[in-house]
Amino acid sequence: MFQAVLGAYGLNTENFKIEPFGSGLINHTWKVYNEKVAYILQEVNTEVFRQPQNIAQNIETIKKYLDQTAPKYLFVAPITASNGDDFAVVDDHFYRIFPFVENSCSIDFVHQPEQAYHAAKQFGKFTRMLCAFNAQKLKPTIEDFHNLPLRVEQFKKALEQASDERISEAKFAIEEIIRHYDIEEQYIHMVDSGALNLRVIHHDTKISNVLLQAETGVGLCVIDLDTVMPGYFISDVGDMMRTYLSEANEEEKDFNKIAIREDVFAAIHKGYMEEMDQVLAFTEKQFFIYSGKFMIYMQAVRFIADFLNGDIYYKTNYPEHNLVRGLNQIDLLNKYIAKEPEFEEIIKKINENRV
Ligand code: GN1
Ligand code: MG
Repeated sequence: MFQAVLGAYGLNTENFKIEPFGSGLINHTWKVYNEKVAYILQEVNTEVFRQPQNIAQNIETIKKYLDQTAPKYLFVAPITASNGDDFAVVDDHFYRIFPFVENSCSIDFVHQPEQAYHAAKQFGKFTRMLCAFNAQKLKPTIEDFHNLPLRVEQFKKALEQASDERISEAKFAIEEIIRHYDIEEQYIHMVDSGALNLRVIHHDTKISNVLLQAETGVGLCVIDLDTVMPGYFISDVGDMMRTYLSEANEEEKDFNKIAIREDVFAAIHKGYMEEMDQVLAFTEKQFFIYSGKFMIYMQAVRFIADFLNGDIYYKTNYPEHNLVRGLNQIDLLNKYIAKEPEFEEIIKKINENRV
């Protein structure tokens, strides 16, 4: 397979080392390198991304726009294959190759608030750079990806079809998801009220999707653009809350280690707002804190639905993996909700200092 894919780019496997790379749950990723040059090779999971051409098209449309409006902005687009496509299809599998950004690094955990600040700034900058671009020109790469009512609907369906064994194993998680249905109600009101604008949103803002300068740790650019599509800013801010606030991530089995760091919350706000303060409408800013609840809850719903469905979506390493991930997110959600008064206070102080 490697030779067929690299061959489409005029490259030869004999000249490269190839190693698995990263920790994504959906696509397969490798680093392809030698002393002179390095690439990232990725196979797109077409069970999840049913029309991978949409990804390639979106990235190309954005690239053209940014080349004209912000030529200095570092936008990591796939390399063009010998036949002119930005991807290669081998045995019905869909691959693309990215340049490996020199002197960059990525991290898997947020250890310090500065890291959250730099990441939030990069995700904010990405949406800001594209705020005058018509988001509707982009195709959804996954229909209804962050449509919470639909995710809840899928959970309900999974519950109807699940085995008694899985339902009883997941009893507490199911009760918790039902107890928090108000988060979905709030979403429906928010969307119906027209408070949020459709923007170009990344939709997967985990820390490993930002490249940092290797020596300084300063943010360089965002990567993993498969889920870049029209959406609401709460998806990006919310996923940062979900994945940066606690040092222990969704894989942690010891929930005592899940803890919300207020200084990281402040750093996300600072980094994102440095870029987006002038862009976001007043009505959108009202949902800054809600965004965390929205994303953490949706992720819990998705993990538990997948557990009830018999683990058909997320890669798992042990039988209860999705259940544990879901319970982890429920724990995080409850801790997040308990911190809301502190978050309000932090934002109030920032706004007071500004006037
Ligand atoms: C998936 O594959 P990865 O790690 O980039 C998922 C995200 C989830 C995340 C949870 C297309 O992302 O929505 O938040 O797992 N991506 C897709 O770890 O479903
Ligand atoms: Mg991703």
